[in-house]
Amino acid sequence: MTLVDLLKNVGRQSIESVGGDNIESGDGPSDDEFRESEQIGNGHRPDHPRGGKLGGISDQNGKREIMREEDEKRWNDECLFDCDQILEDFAPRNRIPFGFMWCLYRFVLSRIRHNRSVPEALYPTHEPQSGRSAERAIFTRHVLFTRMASVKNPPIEISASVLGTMLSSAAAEMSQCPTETGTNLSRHSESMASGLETRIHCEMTKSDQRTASLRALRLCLAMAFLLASGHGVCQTIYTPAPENLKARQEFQDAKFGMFIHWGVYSVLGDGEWVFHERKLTLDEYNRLPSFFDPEKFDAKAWIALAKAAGMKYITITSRHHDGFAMFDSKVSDWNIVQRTPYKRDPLKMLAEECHRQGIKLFFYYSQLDWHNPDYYPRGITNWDNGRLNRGDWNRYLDDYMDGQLRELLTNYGEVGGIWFDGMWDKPDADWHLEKTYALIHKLQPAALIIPNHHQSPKPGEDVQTFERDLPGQNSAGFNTSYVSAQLPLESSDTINDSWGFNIGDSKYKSPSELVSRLVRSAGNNANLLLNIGPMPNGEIQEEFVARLRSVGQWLSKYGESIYGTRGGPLPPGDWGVTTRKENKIYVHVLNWAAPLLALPPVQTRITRAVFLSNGSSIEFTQSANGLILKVPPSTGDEPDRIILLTCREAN
Ligand code: JFZ
Repeated sequence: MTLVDLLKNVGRQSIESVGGDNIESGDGPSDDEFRESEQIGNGHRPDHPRGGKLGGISDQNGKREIMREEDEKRWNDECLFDCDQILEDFAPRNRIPFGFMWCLYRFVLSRIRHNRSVPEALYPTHEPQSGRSAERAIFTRHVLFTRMASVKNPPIEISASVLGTMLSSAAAEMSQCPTETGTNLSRHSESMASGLETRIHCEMTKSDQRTASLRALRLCLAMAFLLASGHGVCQTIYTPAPENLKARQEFQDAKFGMFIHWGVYSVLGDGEWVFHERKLTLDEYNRLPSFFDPEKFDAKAWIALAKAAGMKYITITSRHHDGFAMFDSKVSDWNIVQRTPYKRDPLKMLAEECHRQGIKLFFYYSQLDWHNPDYYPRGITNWDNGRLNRGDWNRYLDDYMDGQLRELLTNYGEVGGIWFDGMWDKPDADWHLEKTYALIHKLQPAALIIPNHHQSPKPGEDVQTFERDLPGQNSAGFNTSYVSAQLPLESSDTINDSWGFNIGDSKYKSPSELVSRLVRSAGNNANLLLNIGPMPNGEIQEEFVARLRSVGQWLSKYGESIYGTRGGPLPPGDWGVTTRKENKIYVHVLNWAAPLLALPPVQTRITRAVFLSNGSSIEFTQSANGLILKVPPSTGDEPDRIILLTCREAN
C-alpha cells in the first residue's frame, strides 16, 4: 500500500467517523478560519534562530490561496531549518505547536493544489545540497505530517493500525536509503507503531484548544474531502499502463545506453552551450545551420557501434537548448530539413536503423529554448540575444513544444521514451507537465518519460535520471539526493568532459574507468547512459570508437553480471558493488588490494563461489556475521574481478 492509499483511507475513516456534513469545500480555510489560524499560528511561532519569527508561511495578500508557487521555494529554503529546529525543540517533549502544524498542513495542501501527489507534496522541491539534511527534511515532514494527522484533541481519531502502517510505509521508503536517517526513521516508526500511546498534545490554552479543535476538525475534513473525493489529487495519481510497466522492466534490464549530443552547435566544436557561452545573438547563431552538412553521417554505422559497445538503447538530442530541431518538424522552420544544406532527417534514418537492429530509441528534448521568443518570461540562462521582450508562454508549451513532441511520437515508429531537459532553467514555472506527459502516454503508452529536472520524481514520470552521478550521491552538486525506490534509475556520463563535440577536450576516461562506471551504476541499481558528441561531418571520433569497442569487448565476456540484473543485495562500497539475478549474486571487486574481502551477511545460503573469468572455485566463509571471500590476486589490467555466488534461493 502506498502512502497515498493510506492517506486516502485516513480520509475515508475520518468522514465516516464524524459524518460529512461539516465539509465546507476542498478549497481550504474560510476567511475567518484563515484569520484565526494566523493568530494561532503567530501566537505559537517560535523565534527563528536567525532572528524574527518562523517565516515563509503567512499569506501577505490576505488571499485565501494558501501558498503561491513563488513562495514555495522560500518556504523550502527557510523552513527546512525551522522544521529541524522545531523537532529538536519540541519532539523530545512530544509537543508540537499547533500553529506550526497548521502551517504545515497549509503547505502540504498548497502543494497538492499545485498538482503534486501527497507523498510528493511532502518532499522538498528545492533540496539543500547536503544529502543528510535533505533526508532529514523529508523525514521531518513525514513525521510532522503523521503527527498532525494524529492530533488527539480534535475528535478525529486515526486508528492505531493505520497510523502504524503509515509510519512503517514511510520508514520503508526511507530505509531504501542506506543511511543513518533511514535507520532512525525505522526505529522511530517502530516505537510509534507499537506503543501509540505516544499521542501529540498541543500546548494551548483552553480557549485556544476549543478553536483549534474546531479548526483541526474542519481541516481534517477538508483534507479528508480532498483525498477521498480525489479533488485536486485524482488527476495527479498516475497509473502507468501495463505496457509502460513492461517497458520499465526492459529498460532496467538493458543497463547500458548511448547518449548522443549532436546539433548545429557541433560545427563550432565547442560544446552544445556555445550559443550561450559566447553570448551570440540570434542573427549570428542563425548563420550556423548553413554550415551543417554531415555528408559522412551513417545511421547504420552509428547503431552498429552502439551494438558493438554492448549498448541496448540510444538517447539522441532531437533538439537541444538552441531549439534547433534535428528532425523534420512542421511546427517551425528552425530545423535541419529546412535550414541546412543537408536537408534530410537523420532521426528518421536512425529510427529505421534502430528498429532494424533491435535498439531502443529515446529522444532527448530540451524544454528550455534560447531561440523561440515565446519562451517567455525567460529563465536563469537568459541573455540579450536580440529576441523580443515579450512572448506567449502557453503558446510555446501547448503549440510549439507539444506540437513537436506529437511529431516525434507519431512519425518515428516505436519510441522508447522522451528524455526531458531544461526545466531547471525556470524551476518555478508552470510547465503544463500534466498535459505534456498525458499527451506522450496517450500517443505511446509504453514510452518512458525521463526528466532531467534534478528534483524528486513527479507524477507521470517513469524513470529517475542522475546527471554525471550515481543515484543519491550528488557529487555533481545539482542532483537530488532522494532516490526513488519504485522507478528505474539511470546515471548519465561523458567519455571526455563534454556532451556536444568539443575539439579542445581530450580528457578521455580510460576503458577501465568506463567499465568501472558501468559496473558501479549497475551495482547502484541504475543504467549508465554514456555520451558521445559526433563531429559535424557525421563521423564519430576515433577516441570514442576505440573506448566504446573495448567496453563492448568486456561486456561480451562479463555481460551476464550486468544485463538483466538489479543492484545489491549488498550495499555498494568503495571496494566495489554487487548485482543480482535469480539465485545468483555477482560480487564486483573494483578497488580492493587485500587477499580477503569481508562483506555484510547475505540472507540466503551460498552454495558455490567461482571466479567468473575462468570458473575456478573461490574459497569463502559464510556466517551470521558476514561473508568472507578469498579474492584472486589482481593482474593489474582488469577493471573488475567478478565472483559469482550461487545461492540456494533468489535474493
Ligand atoms: C544538461 C544540459 O544543459 C547539457 O547541455 C547536457 O545536455 C546535459 C545532459 O544536461 O546539463 C545540465 C543542466 C543543468 C545543470 C547542470 C547541467 N544545472 O542546473 O546545474
